[in-house]
Amino acid sequence: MLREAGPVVQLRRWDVYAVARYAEVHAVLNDPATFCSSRGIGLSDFAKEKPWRPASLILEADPPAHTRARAVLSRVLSPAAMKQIRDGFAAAAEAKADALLAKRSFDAITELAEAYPLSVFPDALGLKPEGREHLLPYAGVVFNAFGPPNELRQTAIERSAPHQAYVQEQCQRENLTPGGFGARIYARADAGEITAAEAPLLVRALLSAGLDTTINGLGAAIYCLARFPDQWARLRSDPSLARNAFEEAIRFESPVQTFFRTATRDVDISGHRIREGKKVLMFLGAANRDPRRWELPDQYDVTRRTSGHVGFGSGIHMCVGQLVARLEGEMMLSALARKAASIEISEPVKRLYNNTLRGLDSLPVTLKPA
Ligand code: OW7
Repeated sequence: MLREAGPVVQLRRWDVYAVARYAEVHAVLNDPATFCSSRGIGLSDFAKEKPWRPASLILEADPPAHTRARAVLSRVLSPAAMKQIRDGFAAAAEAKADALLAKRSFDAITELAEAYPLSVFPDALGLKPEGREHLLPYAGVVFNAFGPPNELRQTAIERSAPHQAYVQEQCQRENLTPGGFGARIYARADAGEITAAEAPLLVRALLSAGLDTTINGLGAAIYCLARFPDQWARLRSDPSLARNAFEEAIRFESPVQTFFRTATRDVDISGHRIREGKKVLMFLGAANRDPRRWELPDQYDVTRRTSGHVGFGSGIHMCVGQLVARLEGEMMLSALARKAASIEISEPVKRLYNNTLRGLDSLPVTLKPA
């Protein structure tokens, strides 16, 4: 409805502007000097309100500070880094697919979309085994905290203290195992690319953004493949489509639905004046189904040319962990495509309620072996 209402829509309830068409969302994402991140990418303006936790050095930053942080995380999560973890991620996906096929009926959110990333990502980061139960509750707070200041946000923040304490502790160098993403961030501090005080905040970014995103991406992919059996058949007939099937699920469901920017000056968007200091809310999921940009936007098509979708954002802030996300998606979907004949939804799904994330709390399925 927002997308069809106009190129820019004023939301008076919060005194912000919404953009939900592909062209405007893409334009805002690609003009970071005018639409900044350092005043927060949630509803709250950090120029007026103190953030609920110290601002992220990468997500909630602008150049030049952002550029240095970005360079470090890009290198830690580079193609070369993926090569080192790929075999381990593949083996874990095979094992998970075998175990779930033996069970036949299970919850594809908790037992697959959550269980697989939890079996590979915390180890790749270098976290110790104790306390990992805080990871998903912490991410839930982070994504609810982008606002608005509703019950979901307030309750999440009120209960966040133990999760925040855990995360802060795990970000310290002595708690990160050698060879992991965390230790590699500290190595960049040793090389002088970031300061010693910045390293733990970059580890925190991975703890904040590295699990709930891939979990809801994988959940979206399973939900799509279970609902659209012709697409499942297509994937089964050519498992090399797994990576694109995952990417198309990101476009189709857009697990991260919304982010804000803040106007740094008076600016026009498609002929509509936005005043300095106003928040602009980008609807990524709406842009990803804009018929002005996409053919048959409401169809999930594993062979679609997905490039240009904004499910990972666009421009200088585009998801720095996208290679990890795609690796997880590809490995898990490829294992399922080779081992399972069918995925059926066996009971009604339950939606997830979160201010930023779109996904499911429960997706009961039955798999049949190939
Ligand atoms: C961070 C998916 C967007 C995020 C999300 C939440 C937190 C952070 C990044 O990326 O702490 O930098």
